[in-house]
Amino acid sequence: MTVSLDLVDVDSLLTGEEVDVRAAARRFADERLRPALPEWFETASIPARELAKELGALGFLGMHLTGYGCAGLGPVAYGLACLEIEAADSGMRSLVSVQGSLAMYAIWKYGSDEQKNEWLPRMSAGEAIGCFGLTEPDFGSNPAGMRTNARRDGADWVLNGSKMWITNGSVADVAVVWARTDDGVRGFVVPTSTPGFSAPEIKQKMSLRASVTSELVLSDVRLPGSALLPEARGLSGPLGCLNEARFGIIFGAMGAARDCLETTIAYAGERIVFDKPLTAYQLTQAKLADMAVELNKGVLLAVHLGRLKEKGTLRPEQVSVGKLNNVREAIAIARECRTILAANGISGEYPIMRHANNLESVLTYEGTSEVHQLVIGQALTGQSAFR
Ligand code: TGC
Ligand code: FAD
Repeated sequence: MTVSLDLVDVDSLLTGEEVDVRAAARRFADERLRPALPEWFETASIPARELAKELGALGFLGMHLTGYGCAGLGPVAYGLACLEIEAADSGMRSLVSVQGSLAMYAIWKYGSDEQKNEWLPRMSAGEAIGCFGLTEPDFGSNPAGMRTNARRDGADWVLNGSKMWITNGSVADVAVVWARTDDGVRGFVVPTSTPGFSAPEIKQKMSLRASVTSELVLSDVRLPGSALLPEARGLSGPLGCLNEARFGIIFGAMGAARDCLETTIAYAGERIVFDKPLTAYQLTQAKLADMAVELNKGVLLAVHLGRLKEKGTLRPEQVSVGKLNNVREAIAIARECRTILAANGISGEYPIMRHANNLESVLTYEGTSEVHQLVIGQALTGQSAFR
């Protein structure tokens, strides 16, 4: 029996185009990603270049941007693609969202014509990979404290500092790097072949293993004046990009949760305990029902926020509501599913522990749960409790 987890008919809220994009993403996830993921996760290595080209060919890189070879699709279509890709693995969705929503978006939104023409067509095709360097070893939640700096030397800029936990860093052709200048925080487009730039990969991750995560080291990196992103001034530049990537995660996290729940319902139907399938016990059904309710609420919230984004009215604190709720619920679902699979739940033969481990990163990156609680708290009270 195939079970539909769409209990409230979310599908009726989608356009034909959105359903088609979702189907294409699901096909790619099922045929290309899902079979390979256990090994990629175990060995902590992915064919990032091949994947980028395949994702580019399907139009999934920068798919919500217009021009420069980008697909120009709406936010809900983009979100549904993130959902299907994250149903395979959060690391795969990270590849897509860092490329499209962080690195490409920064150049698309704040870049010069020259920067856009140089990078965006290759990035949308997956021929060039981008990364986004905001976090530093001592400044994650509080990027305002960043120490990486850029100083003028004649017509050039010279960058020094380091960034930490940067997705795609070691495989990137171009890094969007945020640095302190005499004029506040500014963004720079840094070809990774520039002398003084290096990106050692971070090893021994227990989460998001099917994703490249790196340190960026900038040691007297000399760039021409044209490397500055002209339209981004202050922290609102990088934070504007984060809204985009956080939006994709609101959908994506529900993909990981759905995959856990689908796996669990199938498993519980087959697993006999005390002479009956697990699904025949009220305790199991209560768990499944509660998880399905949260999954449906999360997807509804994601689609609703997508419609606000379509209208251009989506506010940052609304993005925080979605990111906080959906990642928190997704990790709760993954952990509850693990209890139903019991010992098999910890095995790499099933995707559940992999999703649960990945979601620990998703809970932290793009603003921790606490940061999003404080954003919502500020919207509710008018008081900032960050400092
Ligand atoms: P604050 O003083 O409130 O604001 C500074 C300026 O920024 C503006 N602003 C925003 N603009 C656009 N979107 C937002 N969401 C914005 N939030 C604030 C604000 O209006 C102001 O503009 P202006 O023109 O007046 O200067 O800033 P704050 O220093 O108090 O910080 C606020 C806080 C804590 C919410 C912010 O720093 C924050 O979000 N921290 C979390 C950092 C974070 O999420 N880092 C993520 C790094 S990238 C990543 O994790 C990629 S993971 C890989 C993947 O996505 O798959
Ligand atoms: P900290 O800021 O040190 O926070 C520690 C704890 O303190 C957290 O629980 C936090 O919620 C809490 N806290 C912080 N401030 C407050 C406060 N005011 N009040 C109460 N509690 C508070 N960054 C990038 O720039 N680009 C990337 O591509 C990228 N990719 C990543 C990939 C992975 C796999 C991971 C794990 C991280 C990635 N990051 C990336 C970094 C990520 O954005 C940061 O880890 C995140 O912003 C949190 O920063 P931190 O780890 O330094 O935690």
